[in-house]
Amino acid sequence: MERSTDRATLYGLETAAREGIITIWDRYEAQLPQCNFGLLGVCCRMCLQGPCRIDPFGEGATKGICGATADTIVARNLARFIAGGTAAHSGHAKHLAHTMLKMADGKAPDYSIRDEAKLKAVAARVGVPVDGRPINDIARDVARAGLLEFSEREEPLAWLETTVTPGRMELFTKLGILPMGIDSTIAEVMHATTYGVDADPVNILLTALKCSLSDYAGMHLGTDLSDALFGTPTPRASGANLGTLRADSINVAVHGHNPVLSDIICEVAVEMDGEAVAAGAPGGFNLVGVCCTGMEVQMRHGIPWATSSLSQELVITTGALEAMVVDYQCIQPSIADVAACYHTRVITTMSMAKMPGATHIEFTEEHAKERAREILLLAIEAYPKRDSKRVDIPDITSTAFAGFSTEAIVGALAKVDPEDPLKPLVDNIANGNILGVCLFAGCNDVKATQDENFIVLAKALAKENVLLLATGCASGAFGRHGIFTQEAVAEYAGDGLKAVLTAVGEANGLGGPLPLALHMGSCVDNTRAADVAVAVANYLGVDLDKLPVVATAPEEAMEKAVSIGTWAVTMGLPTHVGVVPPVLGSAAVAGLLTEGIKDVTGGWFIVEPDPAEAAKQLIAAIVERRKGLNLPVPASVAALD
Ligand code: NFS
Ligand code: SF4
Repeated sequence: MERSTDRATLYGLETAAREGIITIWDRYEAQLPQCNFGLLGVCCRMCLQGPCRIDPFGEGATKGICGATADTIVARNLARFIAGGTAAHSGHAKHLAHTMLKMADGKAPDYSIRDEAKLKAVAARVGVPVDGRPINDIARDVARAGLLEFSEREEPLAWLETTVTPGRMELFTKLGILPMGIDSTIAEVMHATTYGVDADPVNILLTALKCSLSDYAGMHLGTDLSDALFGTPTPRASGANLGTLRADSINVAVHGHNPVLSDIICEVAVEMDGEAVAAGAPGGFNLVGVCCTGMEVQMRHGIPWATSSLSQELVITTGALEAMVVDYQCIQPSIADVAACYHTRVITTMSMAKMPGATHIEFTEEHAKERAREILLLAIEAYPKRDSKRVDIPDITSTAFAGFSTEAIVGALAKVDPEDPLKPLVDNIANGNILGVCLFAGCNDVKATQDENFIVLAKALAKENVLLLATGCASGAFGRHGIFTQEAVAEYAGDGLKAVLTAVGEANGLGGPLPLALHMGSCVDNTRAADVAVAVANYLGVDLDKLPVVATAPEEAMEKAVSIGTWAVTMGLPTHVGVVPPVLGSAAVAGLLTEGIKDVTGGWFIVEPDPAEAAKQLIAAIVERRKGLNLPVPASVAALD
């Protein structure tokens, strides 16, 4: 199997091989063959009498020591995966709520509300009084309302209830999966899946769906608070890929997820640029983003994005990186080993995420700029130790348009129809110029050729006039393969999609179309896409499970991607995954997720590693939805069946 379709990654891998550096791909190969019990999800380690494993062929053990079946074990393992993803996303959101609270109380002087309109809109939505109040008072109450989402309450989560369709709320109530607290739902999954509690796979899956709704609410909260604190993104051009590192600059990568750190680093790097020049780097500081925090600063500041989670080690093997500053999530512990072979400093910043071999500078909101300054001084200090003979930056960069928040998309549509912004979108879906909408999300996974599934799928769907939205590592793949450009529209879009993107782009003074796909932000920002779908559903007066909207995580890897995929299905969307999740050890669970659930939420999982085949299935799902709404199906698409 090829390791990547990205030229810069392949270049970096050659450098790594020459330098004798072990990467994630080498470690993956060293793990092969991986344990089939684990791959099938039939290994249980939930008590000390185990580990137990079930023989999927029915020849060895058919039950664990306690009597748990493969169905129970697979369902329990999946539920805990989803709880892990939910804890990560909502922990990120909780962190933002604390930041906002400290800011409102005057304890975090380096933060402010940069988007008052967004804060007020969120406040009004969740029932915090707005009129005539000082902005910090509103912020304090919104932050407190956010924190209240975590513990157990008597009413449903505000960040769920006020952001989905009325039909979904009715359905969640009917199914008994309405979460009453984010942390309490995570705890509920842990309780239900511990020794001797829930053995009914269907019931376990329902608890897991409930948890995924907490994940959704937590993510929505995270995006709302980030926008209020750091600004709601607006469209802007930036660069993508490893070629955005500069030999003449002090290169600092911000890596991880939360803009609480990276946004301040951006600000302080500008203030300290003269010091970087004085240290001998004519280009001053050059900040680049890695993973989702890279997306946060790309969306808001146009900071170039260097690479995604999978290829993070290769930022260091350019030999030109002075510091990799990390917060949490998707950070490989191996980066400290790779950095040890260079002059690069790895700097951890969060008390919950330390790493042997790294320097820890605790980042506190009370002293944000001061800490950012200390961090950047370490980068300046590292710069003279750079070995110029080992600098090997691939000269590979693409242009990437980013910044398409929900507000930005609605704003762009309003240039076409100021009275009724959603009308141009809905009309074009109705007339078939846009066949449907697909959200691309999730990771790169070492088990898939990097970016291949993303790009094959995107081209196949664009050709059939599917509007493409992207977040997280999907945005990474699209960015480095030139999908976020106007040129890609000419090359890959079907005629209907091309016409719509061009009309909207020209109405917005772009002198051409919008980019082929709309970069909506980091992984936590996936609810921005849900907001667009909910707005369209409410506009049409139908529920989400009727819309020709689908989602895909074609190279998913992390627990977070599984929890997102699960809420997408719970919201009623057909959702593709390209890496087979560990559920095949239970035909019952696999069947529920790919078929049975359709009758419950209207959504379902499509598990298909071949991207060309996955494209067909996603288009078929869109066509089925169009027929359900009595919308025309173009003959060319009908012929694909
Ligand atoms: Ni989301 Fe995937 Fe990580 Fe971001 Fe990338 S690996 S689960 S996309 S960086 S969180
Ligand atoms: Fe084995 Fe049951 Fe313990 Fe799991 S919970 S390890 S199946 S005895």
